[in-house]
Amino acid sequence: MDFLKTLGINENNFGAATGQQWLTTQDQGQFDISSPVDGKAIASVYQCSADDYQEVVKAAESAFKIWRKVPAPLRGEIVRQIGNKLRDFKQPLGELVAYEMGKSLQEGLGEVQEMIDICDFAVGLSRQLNGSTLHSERPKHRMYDQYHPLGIVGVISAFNFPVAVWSWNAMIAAICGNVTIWKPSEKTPLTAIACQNIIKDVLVENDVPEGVFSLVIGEGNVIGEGMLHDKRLPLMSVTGSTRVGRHAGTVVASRFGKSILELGGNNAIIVSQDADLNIAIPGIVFGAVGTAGQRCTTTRRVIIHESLYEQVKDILVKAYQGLRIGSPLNENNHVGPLIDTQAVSMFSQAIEKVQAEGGNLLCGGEVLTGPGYESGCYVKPAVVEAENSFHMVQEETFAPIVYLIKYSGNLDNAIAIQNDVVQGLSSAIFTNNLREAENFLSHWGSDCGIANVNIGTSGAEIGGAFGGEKETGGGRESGSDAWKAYMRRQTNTINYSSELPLAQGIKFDI
Ligand code: UN1
Repeated sequence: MDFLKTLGINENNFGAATGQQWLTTQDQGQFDISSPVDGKAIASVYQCSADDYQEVVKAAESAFKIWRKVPAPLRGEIVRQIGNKLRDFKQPLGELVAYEMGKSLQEGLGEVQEMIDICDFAVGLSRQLNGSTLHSERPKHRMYDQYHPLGIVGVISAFNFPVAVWSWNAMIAAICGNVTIWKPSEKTPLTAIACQNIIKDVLVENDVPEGVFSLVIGEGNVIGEGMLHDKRLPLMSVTGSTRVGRHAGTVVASRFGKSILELGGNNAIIVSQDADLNIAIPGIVFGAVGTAGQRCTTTRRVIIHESLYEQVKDILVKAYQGLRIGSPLNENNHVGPLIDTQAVSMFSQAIEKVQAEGGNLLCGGEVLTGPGYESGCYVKPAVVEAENSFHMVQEETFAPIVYLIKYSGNLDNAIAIQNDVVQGLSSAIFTNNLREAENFLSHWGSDCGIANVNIGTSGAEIGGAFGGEKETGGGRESGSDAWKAYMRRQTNTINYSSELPLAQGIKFDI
């Protein structure tokens, strides 16, 4: 486990930092973190206390006053250096992500690559925080809008992308002139501590004030809840289940804070009669079993045209039978463990429930035991024939269960099924038919934030805005103009005449 040492992870670690400084409270109890890979203890983390949290917010408030005055391209320079540090530590951080969270090493490295990519993106963006210049209705007046930083951005992230989601938020927030306080999932705090250690040298070498990048590790219903209610945090970016997000969104809105919500998905792939199965099948299998079905973008439903249904079903079942399940650190394996045994029981229960509703389990569904599976977190990904209206199909179960649904007639029927869920994150169609592809992407097509053609539902690039509609929460992170959500917009009108004409032609002579 050389990567632990390289990343500065000790047996006992502190749970709050303002940058390079760790706060050393030890009286709030510890999280003991064990790996879903082998069930072995990795390390412990002291929880952040209420006093620590106050100290972190204070540091963040003072840091903001300095950081907002640093020119955006110079803020970008700090982010560029952070990106380079992540390049240096890509291997060990990817290994820790894989070991603490349980995703495959390839995906762990891929997650760190997303962090590097967002740093590069943010560096470029630091020279492009542009508003528009507008024509005024009044003579010798100029009107424009500009974007100002907001202040402290609270980031609450989930276990499944334990580090990338922080970077999407923190790096964009940073070049926008904000400071961040990050509360990672209690299930994956070590990767967060590693990130803090990785960026430390950059902060020291550049005299970045304490409080620009802070970390608080504690229970969601204590520290997380406190952040949601805290008026000093004008923006909260929350990734998690729809249940968590509904609460978070309501609390933050009630104090007129802004939020970016990245919540559950119920992502579908449509396989039309014109699909190229050579790419559709791997797209479905990777989308459904990659990260053991624990991505927000995981393929949960496959909506297949009746003319191909039996064929697709047979090929999929065969492909599933060939899946190698085991340690994600072994590159030969396709599927690693679920995050913990609680997730395993949710998986088993979901399969039981969907069968009770009439679902037909075609393969998988077992919990694996024996050598290599000691953690109790390994399951066989399941394929189930189901109806879209089933209660379990309507819900997001964060595990590798894929539902096969048949459609007949034209694409409108498939799109209607695809949209007939409360979530709206990612969607895809496999077709070689231009008309079908364009209809799927049109405003009467997919109602999701992400809609792909001949690509699966997961694995979005950071250059696009990431997020979804309906109960997925409506937030957008990462690329395109998602940065605007991290800033406040100001409209400015300047009069360079010697008159004072009023807008709308109003006369007011005194
Ligand atoms: C998530 O599951 O929370 O599109 C994020 C993807 C990844 C990000 C997933 N780039 O699958």
